[in-house]
Amino acid sequence: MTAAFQRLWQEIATIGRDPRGGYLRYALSEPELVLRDWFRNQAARRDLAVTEDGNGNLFAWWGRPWGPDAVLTGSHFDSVPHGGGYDGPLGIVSAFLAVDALRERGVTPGRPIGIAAFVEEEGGRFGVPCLGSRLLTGAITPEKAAGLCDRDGVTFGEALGARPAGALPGLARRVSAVVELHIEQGKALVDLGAPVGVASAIWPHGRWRMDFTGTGDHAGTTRMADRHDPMLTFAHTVLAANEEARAAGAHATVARVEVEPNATNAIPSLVRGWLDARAADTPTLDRLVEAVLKRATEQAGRDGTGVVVEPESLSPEVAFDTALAARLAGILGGAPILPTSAGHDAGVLSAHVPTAMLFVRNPTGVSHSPAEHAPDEDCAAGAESLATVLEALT
Ligand code: HGY
Ligand code: MN
Ligand code: MN
Ligand code: MN
Repeated sequence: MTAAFQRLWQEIATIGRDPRGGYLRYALSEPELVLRDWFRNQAARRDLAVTEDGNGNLFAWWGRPWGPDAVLTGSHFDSVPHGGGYDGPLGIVSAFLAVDALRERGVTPGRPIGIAAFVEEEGGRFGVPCLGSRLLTGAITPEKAAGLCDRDGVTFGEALGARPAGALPGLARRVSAVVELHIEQGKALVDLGAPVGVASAIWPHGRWRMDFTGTGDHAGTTRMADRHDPMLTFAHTVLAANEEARAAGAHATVARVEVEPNATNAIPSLVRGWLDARAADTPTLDRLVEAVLKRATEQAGRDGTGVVVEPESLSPEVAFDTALAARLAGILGGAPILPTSAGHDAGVLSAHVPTAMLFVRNPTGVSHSPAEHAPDEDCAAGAESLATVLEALT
């Protein structure tokens, strides 16, 4: 399987690679469209029927599309800017390899197997993560999704070339189980000495857009005492988020900022920053965000600036089907069962269908970075494990 993995992996390794490092595979951008063609080609090579759901999600079917009782696997192609190559694509490549492995084992599944390529899982282009799986499950309306804009002002509807189709009726009848394979975004499997693990839960998390407003003015002539500088309030808020997260044993990050007018010699009139906050449970997350908002507002009072915070996307706590997780861990020879604080399409689908995730060991734990990597042998073990799980579920 290692050689088979290497062959398939090589086919996509250069698609969307960015000379400044990592991959630039925004949803429905040129590189991702090339990956989608590669997906169709892989499906054709295996006589798998390809369907699209009108939301930007792509599916390859071994057996009758959409079941009933299909088992859905796969993941996403899109990346964060300059992200690694495994987050997403590993789940799709492994699914094609798992189909090959089942055929080599002489297995004919008793249920249809679907391989999904979900659109905009990272939310890197249109701002809402898991956009494709949220549309498929009705977690976001076609109207709201269609109006989401990228940095160039292109809407999701324009990029898709149509109004999104929205929720697929009868999903729970059509799909009996979902299994998404993903590189682990952490080092738990390294510490446990296991190449593959099974997910138990996804932390609740969300994204909040914070607009800090002040008085734009000349950087050289405005006295310090006369300033109402939103960058100052923003900076305090970033530090507050870090302190509050550490105190709560949670995670908070501000990694995306837009400044107006964004000129070296002009005090900003607006600083827009996005808060990514996550915690092991919902009350802790709520308290964290509340504490950050409180400190931002207090600081704005001191700076004579304004702050408005809007939730942009919320991903509720996910507790995967424990019986299914235990069953898969057993099938995989006692694979560890572990939580994650990374969001996934499987998390969205788990609200509608019994869902599981398989994690592949990541030696450094690093993800959303060009340094993300998993050894070929572990990736091969992941694909073999996915085949075994699909065999058991179908
Ligand atoms: O941000 C996340 O948790 C995921 O990688 N989309
Ligand atoms: Mn991912
Ligand atoms: Mn990711
Ligand atoms: Mn001047």
